[in-house]
Amino acid sequence: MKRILLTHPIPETCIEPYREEFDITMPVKKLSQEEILGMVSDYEALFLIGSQCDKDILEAGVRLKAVANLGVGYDNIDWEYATEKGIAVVNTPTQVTEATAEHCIALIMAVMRGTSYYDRFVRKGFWDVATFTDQCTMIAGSTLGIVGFGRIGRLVCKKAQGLGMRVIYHDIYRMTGEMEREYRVEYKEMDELLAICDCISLNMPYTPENCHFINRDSFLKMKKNSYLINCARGPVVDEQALVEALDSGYIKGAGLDVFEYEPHISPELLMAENVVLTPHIASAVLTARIGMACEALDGIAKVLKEEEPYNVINPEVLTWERQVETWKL
Ligand code: 8YV
Repeated sequence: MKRILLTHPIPETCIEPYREEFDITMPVKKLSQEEILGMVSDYEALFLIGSQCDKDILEAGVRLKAVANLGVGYDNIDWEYATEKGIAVVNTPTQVTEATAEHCIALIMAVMRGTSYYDRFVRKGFWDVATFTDQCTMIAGSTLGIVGFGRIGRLVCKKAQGLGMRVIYHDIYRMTGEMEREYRVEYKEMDELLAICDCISLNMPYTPENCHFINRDSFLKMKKNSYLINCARGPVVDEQALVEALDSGYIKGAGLDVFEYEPHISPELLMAENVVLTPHIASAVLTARIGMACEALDGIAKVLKEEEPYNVINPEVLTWERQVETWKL
């Protein structure tokens, strides 16, 4: 029987359908990186749940055929080395979308409408607010710029339009005119997007090329009093430059689910009134997490059975006759 190693417990209901076919090891608590390294040689598949998979683990995993990640982003995996070694890398592209897009909207609303700010205000015993204060910004009628127009970005777009926002987007791939009309969005080059948006939502994957994609220069180009939302990956933003932009009052606020050196967060952000912070939980809704676990396990099972899952990011390693499951995408 082929063996699958999980690096963290998941609900038994997700594993149950695979128990007859595979020998699954689920720890009672999250495995350390050293524990994974010590165990991986016995397994055909490794399911990472909040863990990393570097070269050492891929070297030690002499039987590995698949590495799966609980998440759409797979920057925690040395996927290039996995590809070199013929190991399939599987992710959860469909099941994170709704929860993550919803959290982007939650952060937009919380930061633009002062939800967290006023929550702290009330808890401190305050009540009276100046009748004419510009603490909050009206969401309806404002312009949202979405950077990265994949599944999550597109869903943020629809939800934001429902709130009355005008949406523009930037991506390394421009959509067809037909798609742009369908989504009622305009494509803008990055400089223009920075200059005209009241709020910018980052929804692109992390790659070495977009490290510090938003930097000091970007903040200078941003509209004064605008907001930045990051539910993508911390290093996409130069956190020190963000701190300075917030501190100087250059931008009005930020909603952040991810941080450059998470779990470490710049102390200035912890102290700032105009930021809303969450601990990388955009997809942390139980139904979404269960869906993600099932999506990852389904991908692993298919690779181990020599089928092609739709959620393999390096299909070139699959040596058997490929039958692409594109219908799910
Ligand atoms: C995390 C995510 O993977 O989907 C992603 O890329 O960032 C998240 O869903 C999740 O927190 C599990 O570690």
